[in-house]
Amino acid sequence: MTLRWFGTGVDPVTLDKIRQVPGIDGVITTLYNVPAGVKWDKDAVLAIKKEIEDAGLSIAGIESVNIHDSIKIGAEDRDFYIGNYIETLKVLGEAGINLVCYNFMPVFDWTRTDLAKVRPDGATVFSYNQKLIDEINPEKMFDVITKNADGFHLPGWEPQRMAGIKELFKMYSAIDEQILFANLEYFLKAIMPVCEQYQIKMAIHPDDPAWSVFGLPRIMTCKENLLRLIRMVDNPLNGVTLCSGSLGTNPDNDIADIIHSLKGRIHFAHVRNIKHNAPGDFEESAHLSADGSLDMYSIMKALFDIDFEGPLRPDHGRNIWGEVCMPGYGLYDRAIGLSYLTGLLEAIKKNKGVKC
Ligand code: DNO
Repeated sequence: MTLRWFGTGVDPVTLDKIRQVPGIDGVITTLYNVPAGVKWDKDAVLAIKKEIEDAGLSIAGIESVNIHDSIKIGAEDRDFYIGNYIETLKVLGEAGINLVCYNFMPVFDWTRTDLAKVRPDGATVFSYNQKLIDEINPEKMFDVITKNADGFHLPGWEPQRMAGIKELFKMYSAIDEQILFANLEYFLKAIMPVCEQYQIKMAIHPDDPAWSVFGLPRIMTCKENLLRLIRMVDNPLNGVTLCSGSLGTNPDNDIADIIHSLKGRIHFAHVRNIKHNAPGDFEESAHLSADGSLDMYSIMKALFDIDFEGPLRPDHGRNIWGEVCMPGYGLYDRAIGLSYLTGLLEAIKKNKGVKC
């Protein structure tokens, strides 16, 4: 069981508080201010590792080492950026870190239309409504996300990534799903040797929401495409971050079935619930099954049944109790979520006669 932590000076949640969450084993972190495409500095990696270990925790994995758009587009300079990615993996491998979460979403990472939808109990949550997306342009979207973020820079919406957004859209105009898949394959084949050298597991994050946004191609959206990913580079180190909330945006995705079909290739899990209001309209509920549309018991049970052994973390929390935090990443609701998931797991294990 892990929690995501963005680093001192970025994340208002501190390691000493995280350590007090019952059941916590480690944190998932990143060098938050390093832009995509830049090689990570060895000393910076060792420093964050030491800071986390000094706090009595460990680094369970990196989320994310972001992929430069030239790699996703297959631009002429992609080999340069792949070279930097390989160097970063070496730095991580040398530091004994062997799990990397990344995504292959063009331009935007996850997308929401409201970061603080008020629910009847006063909690605020992320929500998404396709109708709103259809009415605005991508630049406006960036403004909406930034203005709503309480002065925090959200992961995936870093200003430096968004600075050249018009340019980026132009560069993607010739890219369709097949080309994006081919560029992902090229990238993965290039990095597999270094992954093998250090036994680094690559865990691609599904696209969120699990469909095309602003006409950009999106490929990590469903079982068929996830299977295509693991088969096209059939190395056990090429795997997936099973994110129930992202895949769950599409009610046609049967999460437990997807988990079973990816046995052996899920290296990391994000487990959270969402509530569907109407087609293309959803909000992020509390973690428990009764509050949303996903069956969290069946998701945890499927992970147990496939012998999933990687780090698992609760995902976006609701904003509750007046916490001032990065939207989606407060301590309070994620700690509640973690406790709930730990409880489900204990029940699942004991039911199977496993001691815990
Ligand atoms: C959102 C996160 C994503 C995720 C990246 C992985 O809160 O789930 O930003 O970290 O897509 O690269």
